[in-house]
Amino acid sequence: MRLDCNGRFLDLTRPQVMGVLNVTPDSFSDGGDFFSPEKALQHAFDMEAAGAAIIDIGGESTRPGAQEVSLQDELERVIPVIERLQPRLGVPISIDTQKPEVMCAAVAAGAGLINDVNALRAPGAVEAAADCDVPVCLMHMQGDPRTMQSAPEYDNVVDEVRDFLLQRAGVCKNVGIPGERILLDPGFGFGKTVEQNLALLAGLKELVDRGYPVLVGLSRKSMIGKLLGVDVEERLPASLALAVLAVERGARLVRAHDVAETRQALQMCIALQETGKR
Ligand code: 7PJ
Repeated sequence: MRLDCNGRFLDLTRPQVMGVLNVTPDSFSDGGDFFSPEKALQHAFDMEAAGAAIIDIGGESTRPGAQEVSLQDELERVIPVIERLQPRLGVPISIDTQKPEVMCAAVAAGAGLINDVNALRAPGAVEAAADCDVPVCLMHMQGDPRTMQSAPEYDNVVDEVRDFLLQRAGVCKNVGIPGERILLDPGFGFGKTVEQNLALLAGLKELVDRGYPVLVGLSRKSMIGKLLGVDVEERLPASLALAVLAVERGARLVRAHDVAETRQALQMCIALQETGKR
């Protein structure tokens, strides 16, 4: 459970926090806050100091309705940040992208994990990821960000998400990505209703039991707003509850905006889990 991420290590023996660094002008929860490279760098260092085990950098917003970003724009947003961050950061960097060209350029600049909300389905993406020789996170999404929340439909959301992810893991293994370097993510909010998200969380063990480390992204997501009627800047308590509920069900990596708070919540899960083991 110790992943080699381009020379830096991500130890998932215990649950860890992935800190979110959006270098986009339009992300839903912190849109534009870290768009300037200086602010982005400082925020990454702050998240490392707060206990993030990995920093996830994304230059393309995937919030519902978001427009696609050109290859050139995405490269210009993320590569300078990775180049400047890499030598000064102790933890690995993850690149949140769907584009094979961005994967390769990011790993060449020092990124150590590929986080693809599209599960490497873009043409050339699996092959690019295999060439990059770093771990990959495969996420489930129904539809695409522009349309995915219009009317998501499943017969059985837990089974369909699990089967899709296992099928994508199989494709990865066929091109030479070792199973030990694959993480799976059910993709909360990506083409799912509130009820479907809750069913996925309730049934998370179904995915965890497949043996791949499971990543979850629940931080500030709209399911909280829809259930509780709270704006995005008021969703921290519910985000922490969801993080704890996911880790209780076996999640190993929690993608979060509020790193110090999430780390503190997870440390209580860890303390309790380790007491149980004694
Ligand atoms: C996720 C992600 C997620 C993974 C985003 C947001 C929307 N990557 N990228 N899982 N969400 N692996 O930050 O809420 O849930 S972008």
